[in-house]
Amino acid sequence: MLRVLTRRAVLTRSASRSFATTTPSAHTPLSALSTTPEFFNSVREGTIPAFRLLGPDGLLTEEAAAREWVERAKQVDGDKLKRMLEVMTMMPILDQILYSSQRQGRISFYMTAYGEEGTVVGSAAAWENDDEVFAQYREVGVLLWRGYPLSRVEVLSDLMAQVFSTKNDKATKGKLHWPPSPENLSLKLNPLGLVSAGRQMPVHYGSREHHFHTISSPLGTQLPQAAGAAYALKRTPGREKSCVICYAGEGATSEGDFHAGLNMASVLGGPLVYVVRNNGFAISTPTSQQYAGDGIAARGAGYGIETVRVDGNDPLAVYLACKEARRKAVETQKPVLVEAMTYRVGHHSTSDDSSAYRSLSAVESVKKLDSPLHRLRKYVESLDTSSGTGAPLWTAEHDTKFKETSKRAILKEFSKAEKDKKPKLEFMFGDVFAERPAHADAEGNRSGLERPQREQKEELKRLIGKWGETAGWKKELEKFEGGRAAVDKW
Ligand SMILES: Cc1ncc(C[n+]2csc(CCOP(=O)(O)OP(=O)(O)O)c2C)c(N)n1
Ligand SMILES: [Mg+2]
Repeated sequence: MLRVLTRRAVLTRSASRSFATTTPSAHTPLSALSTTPEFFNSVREGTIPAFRLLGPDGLLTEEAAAREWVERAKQVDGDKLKRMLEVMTMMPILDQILYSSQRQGRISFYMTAYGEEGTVVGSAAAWENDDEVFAQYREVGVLLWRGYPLSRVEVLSDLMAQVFSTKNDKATKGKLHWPPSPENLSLKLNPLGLVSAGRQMPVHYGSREHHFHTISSPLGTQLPQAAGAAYALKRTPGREKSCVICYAGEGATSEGDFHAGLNMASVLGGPLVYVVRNNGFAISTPTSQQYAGDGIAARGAGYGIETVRVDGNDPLAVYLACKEARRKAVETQKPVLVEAMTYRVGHHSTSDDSSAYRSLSAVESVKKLDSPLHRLRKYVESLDTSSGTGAPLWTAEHDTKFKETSKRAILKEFSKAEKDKKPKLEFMFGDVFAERPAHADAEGNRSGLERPQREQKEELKRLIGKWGETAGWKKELEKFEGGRAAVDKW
């Protein structure tokens, strides 16, 4: 028998549920009612604007509507802008040295951040030094920013130890087994934190000291991890003013982890800024094949997340937008999403040749017409020093000198790391499981390794026994601490 519910009955039923209703609706308590089916699509509604203050010529916009933000821009400390410019100037120098060293076979792999200096450094400058950063891989500028000034060589030497996989890659200072015992984790044994022990591909940086969580290769894993970290911060006394920062490329936002992360973050809350670098490509996939909606910003709103789109090649706008995003995230203990529109000027990595899928002339014209470095440099050149002498904050001579000093500092650390030994080959086989599986011991395994690792170790020993004296192998084995002799003792 059909039972017809009167509106009154429906209301009574819905009111008996415990959630709050904004309108007297029967089925969708949080929604207004409509008598026509209203389809909508953000693509049809028009694009979400990108916040920009500095044009490609480095001049501040004169639009009257921008007055409040132009005023805020003028309040930004000149020394901070100079420091941003220095780090941005340093990035392509570092990239050029490491990129060409990979081409010469001196390191195994590399990824540059050409063209994205404004997005990376503009945002880095907006965070506090103890904000927890979960990066994707193109954000080395955050570490350079945190290692500032240039005279502090620790960051450069850490970066080089990582790309060359040397024994100085921080984790080698810890003990082999994970999870570390409290004694292993103690600051005495391991002052810089356990990271990758020379066992990761170049560019997978991590630094406990700089609150920079180790990069991982599988795309998107950092997005839900950041949501969890933000939830943890929210519940950690003493960290009320800290924030989690999570970077991702627009390609990574097609991973399920992006959606899981954003939904978790919006529901659970916690201070978190997601920064999506929309650089036009995910390796060879252009954005036109990556998504059909209005970029990534459109999705933030879908998850109920405060969102802003910014011109990622305007370092000043990125800085101000990120600062505001961070303020909101900490104040409301909720996530905020920033989509930075930029362009990947370099190849995806040393494993990629982008001329196969995009025209080099398009890249050249972006380089010429829309350089974030040029924009900020022109702007900083137009400012006076705070000392009031009327001297410009940055000049052509300054620029040349800074570039020379940076190159020298980078090359010095590069040469040192290239000569440093890599960790003992044996280190390759430990620390594989977070918790040792029961079967490892049950097998009567006396080597301290689980079976697959033990077998791999035995196989390596066999191969080294067979080929170790050939020229190529011999030279390679000398790079590891203890060399061939250490392997013979296994
Ligand atoms: C789960 C997963 N799938 C595929 C890859 C291979 N991969 C590495 S980087 C990349 C493109 C990522 O593009 P985007 O997120 O836009 O970052 P960008 O390189 O442009 O900075 C792909 C497909 C991977 N590392 N992990
Ligand atoms: Mg991309």
